[in-house]
Amino acid sequence: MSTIESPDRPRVAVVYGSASDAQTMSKAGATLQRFGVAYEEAVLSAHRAPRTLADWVEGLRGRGVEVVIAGAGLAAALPGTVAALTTLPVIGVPISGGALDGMDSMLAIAQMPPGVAVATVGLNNATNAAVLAVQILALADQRLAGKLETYKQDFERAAADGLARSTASAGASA
Ligand code: C2R
Repeated sequence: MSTIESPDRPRVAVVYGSASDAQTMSKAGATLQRFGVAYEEAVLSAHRAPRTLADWVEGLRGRGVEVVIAGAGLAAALPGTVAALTTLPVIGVPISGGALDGMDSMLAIAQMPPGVAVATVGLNNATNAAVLAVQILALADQRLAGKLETYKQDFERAAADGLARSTASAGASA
């Protein structure tokens, strides 16, 4: 297991099955940082090191973690296994690659049996996993809820700016 500790008490844990997933999963960390949410990060595998994974999951609540983001490619057992071992909410990130280019991972993470829930985001979309994690935390955190409002308003503003620009350039070329 390799872990990267955040200086503050982590509210989110970001875990992925291999160091080869690190680049894709870095978008989760970048988004959590943007919201000022402390997180811990670990490379762990349900297939390759199941006992180490179980020990890590057991310690999550004690370390202050409230939401887990779990990313894996191929026959992705990791998010489902974490969900089986904890009652914390788990958000799964399917990762592309291999012979089926992520289709295997998407189905493995989304098609959980009833009673063991994993909220699955789109292929490689670690950004949305982090946004969803922040939304869960914001249910009981007004400061974060305010930051989410601003985040959404920024999209609205960018869309309006883009529309104004394209209208202006259409006017200039008419
Ligand atoms: P390597 O590059 O280490 O061979 O890993 C990883 O998430 C990675 O995308 C290839 C892929 O295997 C995935 N992996 C899993 C699990 N452990 C590793 N899906 C698991 O436990 O689910």
